[in-house]
Amino acid sequence: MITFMSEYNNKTYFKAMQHFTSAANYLTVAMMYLKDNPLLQRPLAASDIKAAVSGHFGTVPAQNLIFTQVNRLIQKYHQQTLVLQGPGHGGAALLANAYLNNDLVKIDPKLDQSPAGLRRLCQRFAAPFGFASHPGPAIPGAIHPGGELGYVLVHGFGAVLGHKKLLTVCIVGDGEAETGPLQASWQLNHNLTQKDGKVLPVVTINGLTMENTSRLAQMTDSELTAYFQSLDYEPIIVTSSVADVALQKQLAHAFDQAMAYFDVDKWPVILLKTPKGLTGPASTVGTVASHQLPVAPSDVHGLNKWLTSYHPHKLFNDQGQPQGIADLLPEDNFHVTDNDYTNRKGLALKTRDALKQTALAITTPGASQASNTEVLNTYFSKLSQQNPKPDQLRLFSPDEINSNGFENSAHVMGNILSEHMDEGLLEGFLMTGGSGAFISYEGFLPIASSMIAQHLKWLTQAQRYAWHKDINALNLIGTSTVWEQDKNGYTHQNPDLLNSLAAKNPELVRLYLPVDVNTTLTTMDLMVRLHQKVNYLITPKRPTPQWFDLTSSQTLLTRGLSVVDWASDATDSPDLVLAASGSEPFEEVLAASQILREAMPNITIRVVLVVDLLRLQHPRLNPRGITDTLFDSLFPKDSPFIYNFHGYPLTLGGLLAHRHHYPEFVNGYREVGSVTTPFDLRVQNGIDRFNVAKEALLCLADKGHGNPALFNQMDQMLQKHHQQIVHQGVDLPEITNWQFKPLQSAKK
Ligand SMILES: Cc1ncc(C[n+]2csc(CCOP(=O)(O)OP(=O)(O)O)c2C)c(N)n1
Repeated sequence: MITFMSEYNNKTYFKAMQHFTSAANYLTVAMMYLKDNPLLQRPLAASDIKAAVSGHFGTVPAQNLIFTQVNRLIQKYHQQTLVLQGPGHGGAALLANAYLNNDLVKIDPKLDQSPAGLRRLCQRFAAPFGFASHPGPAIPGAIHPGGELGYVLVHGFGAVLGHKKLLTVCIVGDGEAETGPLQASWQLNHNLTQKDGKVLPVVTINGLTMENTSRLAQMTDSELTAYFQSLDYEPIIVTSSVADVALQKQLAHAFDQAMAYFDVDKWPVILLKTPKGLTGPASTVGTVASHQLPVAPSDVHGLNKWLTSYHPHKLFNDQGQPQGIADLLPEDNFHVTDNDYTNRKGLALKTRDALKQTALAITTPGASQASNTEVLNTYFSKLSQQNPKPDQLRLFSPDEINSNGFENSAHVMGNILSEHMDEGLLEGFLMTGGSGAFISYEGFLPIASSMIAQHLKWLTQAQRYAWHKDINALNLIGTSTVWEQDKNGYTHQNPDLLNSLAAKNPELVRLYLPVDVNTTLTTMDLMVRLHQKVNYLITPKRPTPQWFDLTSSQTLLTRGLSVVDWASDATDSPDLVLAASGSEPFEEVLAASQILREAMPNITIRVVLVVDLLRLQHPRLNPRGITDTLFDSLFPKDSPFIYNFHGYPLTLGGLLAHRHHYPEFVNGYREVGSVTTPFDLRVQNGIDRFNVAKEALLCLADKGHGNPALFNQMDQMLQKHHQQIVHQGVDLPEITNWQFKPLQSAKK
């Protein structure tokens, strides 16, 4: 048993730590190269080496040092700890430590500490359907995916929000430290409160990135100190060019110092300066040759020399059990690969009555106006009253909370002007059980698009493992939408996230385009209850007409898309179908239908509203997609149809693959923009009522219902509109004051 504080004089103890690190390093090399004979129980042969060798060694030795030290920290401070690995591809280090903790058997009984278990581990590393070479959901204890560099620290900060007892140790690569998101993450130390846990960044300054010298490695110790102090961190520098007992002792001291800084409310950062690929073949240490495979797989002799340099027979007995490390392993439930915070299930939010209490009473569709986001804010306030604990519900927004119609309160983090940070904090928060949303201008959400794509990859992989528990959905709210950016102008108009998410795994993505308060609330009430999803809700913040009562909103959301009774003629084969997704496109479709109806009372029109966009997909591509039968009954083959869409027409067109019937016209944002009036933005992109009516007339003319006079009238209205905005700078009063007249008699 180890008695801490006296341990600085205990050489045997630090020798054991060094032994532990060696065992982890040995396992890493074995995993990368070997398919058999992992304990070198007979002379290494070419046939023991994998046909396809892969992995990244360079980053691993420093990471294994850190894992060894974290075990000590956990034991000494009885500290629940997660390790997040940023640099390069350190998956082997986490796997090696999971093996040493004997936690792999908990996910696969065959991955036990035996020659067969170790052989299996080696065979499954960096192999098809096996463990990736970077951390991911397949490895117990991982909450941060390696791969795309830059997000480790923000995930580490997000994970401790509301978890006072948790420490995240975030391993930051000196190359990774050059990325924008990582640079932005340093500032997060100013955003945590007494209710949150601790974050300890450990920067591995091994000098090299993949091909170059890192910027941090070019700085002197005093420059490094000044740099990190300017960020409000207390830097603790540990330097060594050899992996020895003295380095273990130095590092142990550094971790103790870090914990002491936390005690006085300061933020420590450990800067670990060791050569890349330390303990690899001498000629490769500290060179880019160590980044992936320091020894060629064909070099059996060289590999044997390297493997035996770790003295595997002292590290493992013949049964594959690690030797001499038992005292260094934290107690059960405190392992970095199995503790209170690993593999957490998303906490269920209490949502009782919040929807009912917030919904608006609607009697006549379109008769009243309200801001969807302002009422959504009230809904979130009710949720936060029912879920007041700091680990339950959080909203993140980049300095736009008020601008987007929300209000600051305890559950809102709205002062970090970085979309990367907001998305990353939410992701980290979800990984330790939380729930919430990231609210942003629609046009700037695509900044975080790649992070969202990585999160989807995590979810896709996680669902392959039955042992993985479900986390709460990553909820995105896009507002100040493309159609509201008439005053900020062209730079703020970008519906690209809708486009990129429409291309992702449809089983994990939901794209929602509610059109008023009640459809927005109903959608949000569903989103906060979903797991293992990325939900994207787009809704305007400006007051807009209110269409649906609560009951019809719920029916609409359940179906995902529906004929709008109060705007449609009761017939199975209308002369024209006008479909819409999105608040403004829907309003324009309704206005167009009214123009057509008033001028041509004998024409039958159907209006279809799609709020759950991916339901349009064919079931061959998306199990939630509506059947061909339903699609064909909503959009009959003999009825021409026009689709007015919130985003790019290309996005909508792609969703209709394999359908029998394609719209005659698809309107949407066509990248035509400027500072203008709200209605003119619609006109410029062709989603306005006059252009839609013209398209409808072209369709109807093909069916023998031509009306050239109305067509000309639409052109005149477009001209009148143009003159008005040029001379007055505001929209025509008949546009601003327009109100829909619902059909009284329609029954479907
Ligand atoms: C965003 C991103 N850009 C580029 C890469 C390609 N890449 C993989 S590892 C690496 C070097 C990483 O250097 P560092 O963070 O110092 O890690 P280490 O030296 O420990 O491998 C690069 C550029 C990547 N994975 N992610």
